[in-house]
Amino acid sequence: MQKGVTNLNSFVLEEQRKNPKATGDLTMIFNQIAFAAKVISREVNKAGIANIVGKAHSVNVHGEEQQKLDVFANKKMIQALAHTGTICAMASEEAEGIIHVPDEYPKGRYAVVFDPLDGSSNIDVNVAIGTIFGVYRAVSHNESGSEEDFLQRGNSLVCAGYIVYGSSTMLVYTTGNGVSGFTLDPSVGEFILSHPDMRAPDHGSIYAVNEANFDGWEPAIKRYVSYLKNFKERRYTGRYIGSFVADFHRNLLKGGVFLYPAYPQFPRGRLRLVYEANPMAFIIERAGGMAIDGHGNILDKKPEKLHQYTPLVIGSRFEVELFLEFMRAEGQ
Ligand code: P6P
Repeated sequence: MQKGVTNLNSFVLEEQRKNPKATGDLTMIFNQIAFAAKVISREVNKAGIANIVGKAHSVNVHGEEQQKLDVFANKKMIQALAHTGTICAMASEEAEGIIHVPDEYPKGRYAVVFDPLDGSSNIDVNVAIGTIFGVYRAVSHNESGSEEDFLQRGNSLVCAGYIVYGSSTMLVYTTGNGVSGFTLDPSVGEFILSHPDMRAPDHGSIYAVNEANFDGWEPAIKRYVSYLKNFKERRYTGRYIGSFVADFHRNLLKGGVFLYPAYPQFPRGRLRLVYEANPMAFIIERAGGMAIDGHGNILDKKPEKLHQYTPLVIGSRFEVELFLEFMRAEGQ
């Protein structure tokens, strides 16, 4: 597999050949997600012109104002997957319940979760946004899927990835054996291997957190962030984009930590466990990093509700383990 030459389809096919039991269903799912990503990328990149920017004058299940691109991205992900005969159902940040496959299409044994467009409040100001996805093997005996299929622990994922729509469009994914990054070449409409075997640096010099929430944090978290600001061995700098996928992607490449602790306005944290935190935690672990909910490995956490929030500390091993030390010192 050659950097700068290999396209995504070839790479995924090679991955499939390594698994003699593979049926090609996961490859189909993945290729369809990549197709939806190309369509979403095209719209994101011309949103201002196509008057697709701005509010859709609708709210999602959480009462959050939907952006036109949110609605568009959600529709494209569903359309790309529904007919494939590989999934039992889907779960999206933009839909209250699970999304069933229309009766006219065959069902399959995978369950796909996604946040179709994370960070969408940044669309109008041209800041990087992203799509997050995760794939589980269905566990329920219901051919049309049930919530049980989507409330599995993150360490049961078989595939997880994201697309970041930034200065270029990149797709990063793992099926559990290493993390690979592809950059979209719009001139040919192909994702080309650009970041083979991505590894999270053991430590970084960046912390990403919304410090406006500082007064609402637990004392140990305040001390942790203050400690990073005054770290003796290297200078840490604060970088916060306010778009989880973009903050995560920068830290994966450069090292560092993203944290969104609980605070009074979001007592259970701000990120969603099922379709934001878990897929990214699955990726960072396979890249040698860590992800916790502030106390334990987030991939071990049993989701109770589809849209539940979770506190999140994710990134390089050093900074996440240091966070745990501060929490333990506090007797947490
Ligand atoms: P805050 C975007 O809406 C999002 O879900 C994540 O992408 C981002 O990290 C977070 O919320 C930003 O939240 O409270 O800092 O604006």
